[in-house]
Amino acid sequence: MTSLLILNGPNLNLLGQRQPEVYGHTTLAEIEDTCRQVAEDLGARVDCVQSNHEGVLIDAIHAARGLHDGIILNAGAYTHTSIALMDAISSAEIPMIELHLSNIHAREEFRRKSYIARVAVGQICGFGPEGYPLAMRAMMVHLAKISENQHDA
Ligand code: CA2
Repeated sequence: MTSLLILNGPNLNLLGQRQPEVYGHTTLAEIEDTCRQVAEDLGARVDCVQSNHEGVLIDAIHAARGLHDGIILNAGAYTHTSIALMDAISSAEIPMIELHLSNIHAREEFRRKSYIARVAVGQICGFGPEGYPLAMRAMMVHLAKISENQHDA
């Protein structure tokens, strides 16, 4: 069974509790419940992890090797700063979709730079919590394509 890791970075544990005008009213627990429901609909497994610590996120990416087929990563502000997270993704060799609740390209200039975009299959941003199910479905399509190509080769 296809297994997905939903990995959320710093401050995303505060979703729905602070600054609802920026990040909305939905909590991370609600987003994770939706992801579990969507996984069931897709016939996939899902694990959800959130951490405020860069090293913990890196450890989770390392541990995903052999366990998960795809990663949905909202790296929060580490998106714009972390070469270490980018290196972890490329060393894990697991397809990753970069996800953001907000449209990072329509915000401050510093949010337009993403280190992890270089190693992402693609990026989904600006759709709020709906982005998670979109990313999960996009990952399933991507993984199916990879497996088709492997069978054809
Ligand atoms: O739009 C996104 O998903 C971001 O990854 C969110 C990050 C931000 O640094 C990125 O540029 C874009 C920030 C997450 C902070 O989440 C909070 C939630 C509630 C209250 C305060 C912060």
